[in-house]
Amino acid sequence: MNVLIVSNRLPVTTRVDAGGVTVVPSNGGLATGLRGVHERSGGLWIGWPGVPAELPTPIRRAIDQRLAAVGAVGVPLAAREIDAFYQRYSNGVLWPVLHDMLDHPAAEPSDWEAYRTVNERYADVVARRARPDEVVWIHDFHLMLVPRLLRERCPSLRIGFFLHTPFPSIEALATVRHHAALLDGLLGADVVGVHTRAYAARFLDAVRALLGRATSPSDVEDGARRVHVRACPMSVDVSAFEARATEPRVAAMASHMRRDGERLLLGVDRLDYTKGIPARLDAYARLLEREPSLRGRVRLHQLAVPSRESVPAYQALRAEVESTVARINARFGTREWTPIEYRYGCVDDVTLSALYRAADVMLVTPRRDGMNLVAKEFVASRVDGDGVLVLSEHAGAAAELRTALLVDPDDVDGLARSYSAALAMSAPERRVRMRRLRSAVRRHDVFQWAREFLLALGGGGAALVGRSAG
Ligand code: ADQ
Repeated sequence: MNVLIVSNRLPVTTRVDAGGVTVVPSNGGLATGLRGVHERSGGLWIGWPGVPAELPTPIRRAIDQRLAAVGAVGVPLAAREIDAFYQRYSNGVLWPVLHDMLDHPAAEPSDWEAYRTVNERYADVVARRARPDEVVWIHDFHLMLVPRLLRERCPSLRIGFFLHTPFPSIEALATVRHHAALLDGLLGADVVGVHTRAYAARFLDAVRALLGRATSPSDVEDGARRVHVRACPMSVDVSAFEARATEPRVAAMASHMRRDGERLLLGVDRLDYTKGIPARLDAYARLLEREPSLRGRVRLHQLAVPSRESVPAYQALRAEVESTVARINARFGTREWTPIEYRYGCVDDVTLSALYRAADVMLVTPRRDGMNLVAKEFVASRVDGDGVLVLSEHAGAAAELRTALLVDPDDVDGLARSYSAALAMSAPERRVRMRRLRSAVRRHDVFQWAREFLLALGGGGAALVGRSAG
């Protein structure tokens, strides 16, 4: 059975420069988890190629050809649509609401129009390309209207939708003027997937309260149809992280990072206001204030991946994080010791694995997070069975990773106490907790996630999703 995948971004990233057009594989959980499904099923992957449509015709043709060679189809978006649909409506309005953050900008009617128009274009492209025997798997909050729009165009198609963010409270969702259209859009799918049972319950509550639809514990009525709502926690390619963690060059790099016996706290995030970075840094300062004996003996390494750099809220966050780092380093640093090592940018896979191996304590403290794959990557990388995970109770991952040190990400005092407890934890306790974390992560890797969702959708998951952590 073919699976046609639809997402805002494609599994390859397009580059246009003086040398012509090239496509390179995209990183990240979505591309990794679905690449195998895409290759095995022989279906297409439909999404935005990542460059504006206003390019000379020969370049547009070259992009289409490169994409076709890897089984992808581009949905063209004009520069003003990228601003209105992607930057302002999806990232500016929907993203904070889905994370229960109420101080989002009000949507301009023209931005909502752009969101609808682009969702219609996706539905048109998918309707033209989908074959009757295929299942269609649509991803994430940029495309919430597509299931219904596609259902109108192809009534008998099997359609699945997976939301990678949290599902918000009714109060937060109701602040969006078009919440009813968004919910109804999702109900065009046969299966709606979310990361946790709590999000599934919230989705069903919202459908009842805001649309007045009848629901059962895992289904919604939609006319004569029933929409199945399912919790499928996404994960990472556990065996790939384990294999990389055991490479000699990773071990060598990790021991170099643990210079002079310093204890290492680590943060790895997209630079996003949902990730709780400012409070995490403040808590580190609180720790150094309370426990002067730690000064010179611990270090916080914070990696921040550039994200949505043209959105004002992200520019403000970057300034806040960088001034906080400078303030803490000026206050506690000495000529021999810098308390926070901050890096703004991406690192390669080997460096990331080495950091995960080198860390004594991994700090994953988002204010809200659909799942958080960094927490699972860290655990998958700890083939040595050591290391402590400090994890926000508001990350989807907390539902599975119960033996992490669970924290309230907004409570600076509580965070500082958890850092202290993590640093003081005995080796036997660290090992018992890590063993349980590792067995949770190994039980359910990213291939299992895809398999489960496709089985629910009737897309023959077992045959399509080849690898597993074993
Ligand atoms: P994201 O918000 O992007 O994803 P997350 O799940 O943490 O968040 O994944 C981030 C990815 O970026 C990880 O794979 C990580 O390794 C990588 N990364 C982070 N910093 C890096 C750096 N400096 N260099 C290189 N790589 C880096 C959304 C939701 C999440 C959900 C995922 C998947 O917001 O909640 O877990 O989708 O559903």
